[in-house]
Amino acid sequence: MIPSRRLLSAAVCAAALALAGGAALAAVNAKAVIETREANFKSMGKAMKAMNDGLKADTPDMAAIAANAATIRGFAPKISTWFPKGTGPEAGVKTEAKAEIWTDPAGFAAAASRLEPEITKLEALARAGDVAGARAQIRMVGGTCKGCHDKFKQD
Ligand code: ASC
Repeated sequence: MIPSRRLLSAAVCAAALALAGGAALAAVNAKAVIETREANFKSMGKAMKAMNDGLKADTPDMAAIAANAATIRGFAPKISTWFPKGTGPEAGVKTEAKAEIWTDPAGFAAAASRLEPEITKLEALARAGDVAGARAQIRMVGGTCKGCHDKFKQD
């Protein structure tokens, strides 16, 4: 049986709606993923600022430094999982993530992985009360932030 023109157009319509629905769903998910990772980076930035400011004091509160380092250490190993395909500049959602994250996934994973060992060292130095050591080590931590941002984050 040859389907009527009306049936055919209804089928085409349904298919188009399903596609549009899929695209809308993908956009919603990309937005949620982007908002979550931005909130995480914001938390890390806040902890970095607290440590940078805190370590300028004559007698830094090393317990507070350690606590902020622990916050960053908790996020660090997860960073490369926050960039699923479809959450880059093509998502149509404002993001500072550069396309290079997805065109150079090995380079991105390597750059992102440099934070964890450095922040772990900073936390240990802070727990040991080593002020001079912590002041030197936070520069190493900041260097890993910058190393990743330079290549993979839009200014
Ligand atoms: C910070 C922070 C960053 C890095 C970066 C290092 O304190 O929030 O993103 O250090 O500025 O250059």
